[in-house]
Amino acid sequence: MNGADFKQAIKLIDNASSVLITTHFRPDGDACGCLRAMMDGLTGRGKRVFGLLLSPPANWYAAMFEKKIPVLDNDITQDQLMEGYFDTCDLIILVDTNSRIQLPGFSPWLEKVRGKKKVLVIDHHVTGDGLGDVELIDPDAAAAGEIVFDLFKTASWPITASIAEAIFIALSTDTGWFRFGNADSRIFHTAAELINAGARPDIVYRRLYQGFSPARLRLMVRMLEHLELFESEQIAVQYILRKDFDDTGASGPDTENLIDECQRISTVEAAALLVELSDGRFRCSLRSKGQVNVRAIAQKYGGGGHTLAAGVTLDGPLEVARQAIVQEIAAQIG
Ligand SMILES: [Mn+2]
Repeated sequence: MNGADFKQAIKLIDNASSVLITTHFRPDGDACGCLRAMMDGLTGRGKRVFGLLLSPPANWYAAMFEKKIPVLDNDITQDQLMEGYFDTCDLIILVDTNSRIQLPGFSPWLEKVRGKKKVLVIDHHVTGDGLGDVELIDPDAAAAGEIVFDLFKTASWPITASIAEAIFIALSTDTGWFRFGNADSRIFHTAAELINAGARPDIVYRRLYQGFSPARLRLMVRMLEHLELFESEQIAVQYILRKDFDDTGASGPDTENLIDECQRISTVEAAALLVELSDGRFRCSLRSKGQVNVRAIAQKYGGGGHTLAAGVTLDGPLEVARQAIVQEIAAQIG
């Protein structure tokens, strides 16, 4: 990615009058932060802007948006999408992803309008399907929010307090509140600029990290009760079953970041959290403190992500999925 890419991206946006912005399913803070920043920024440029989410966001992310962002399958059906619900849009922007598998229900339409509408990708993942006519891809960026920030700076678009907060949410969540190995000097520089522009870390922290419902805390307790350690306590594996959701009253998005809890154990090098899906498969989140490349493991089973944080969906039963993951991690620890 270079300056010419930014120029092309700005040209695409300048030439568009109506823009649809979306992001990967299971939207996280980076996804939602980039979505809000781009929606605000482009509205400020006089564009008609539509946001779309591909699965329901967690409550604490939903609360980031003044107006509810429609969710595919809930508010807009896939049929409506295919039949032209967003056909007035002349530009599609994908943030924090460039992969078809991350765009369930949306990628068939994207394929259908290919060539007819321009697509801009803003992403920081190494792997991608080349979905954009113009792609701002920076694998060195700790969050896609960094690239959104660079875009605003390059274009000289004003960074309002609201936009600064949205990008701050993107940066802070993808770095685990600036704790992970991807929290480099660049991100602290950007964070400082965002604070100068009006972002309030204390307010963001309270909203994102002190906003648990009692049900979510009870779900976390269940997960911790299921903690098992392998390979001299270097590998932590936890699971959450459908029953745990039923018993606690928690829901799918409540699992976000819960995997990070077991990383507090000093010996733990890598962690996995298996969450049972309604179809009996398991959504497996993987984290590493540096020694283990969890993206390589996720990719082997059809998933993806970053070297220190990745995800993959595995077939059940639980015991088989768990054993496979423990073996993969153990092989890397050696
Ligand atoms: Mn991201």
